[in-house]
Amino acid sequence: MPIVFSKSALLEIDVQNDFCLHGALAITDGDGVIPPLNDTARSFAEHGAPVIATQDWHPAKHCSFVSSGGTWPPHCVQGSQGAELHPALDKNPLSLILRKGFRPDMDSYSAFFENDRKTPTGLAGYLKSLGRETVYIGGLATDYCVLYSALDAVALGFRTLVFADSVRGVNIPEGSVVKAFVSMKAAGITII
Ligand code: VGL
Ligand code: ZN
Repeated sequence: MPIVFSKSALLEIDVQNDFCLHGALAITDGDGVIPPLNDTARSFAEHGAPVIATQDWHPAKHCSFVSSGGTWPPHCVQGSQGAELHPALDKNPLSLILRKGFRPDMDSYSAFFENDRKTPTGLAGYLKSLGRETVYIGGLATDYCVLYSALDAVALGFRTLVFADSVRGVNIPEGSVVKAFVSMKAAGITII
């Protein structure tokens, strides 16, 4: 199906240094999402459609870090090089950069809600006020931030599509990438 640019938006989830090669929470071939996302983003921008990049944006003592009793190595610390969007990601097509996970005591996988599933990031309001009905998603990681963003998007009533060639997963625990695709399809999300 052709993309209806007047009703669509592109979400580029957490394409940050820490999730790419040599990063603190490096995802296998994380950098591989960048060329296809750049192509898609340029096309959206040429057609006047919004492109949103998200950043995982944690304070130095964040509850998701092992050092604070969480599960992840410290990553995407506010102001660090690891938290920056990858240098190869084209920033020119971006209409908005949205930061999440900035509260010390709450993690946020989804671009729409913090992990309490209630505290909004503001993204739904942004997309709705721009008349967007369809959301296209790529980025990192398939089994965490992409998964939760896509599930929230569809639950909020957006037609939701995920670019299979533009996502990569952590796959911790083993099998979580396959599981993520299964739950996205079951929720009515289209994998393209
Ligand atoms: C993510 C783990 C911890 C992600 C963020 O972007 O998928 N994963 N924080
Ligand atoms: Zn994080």
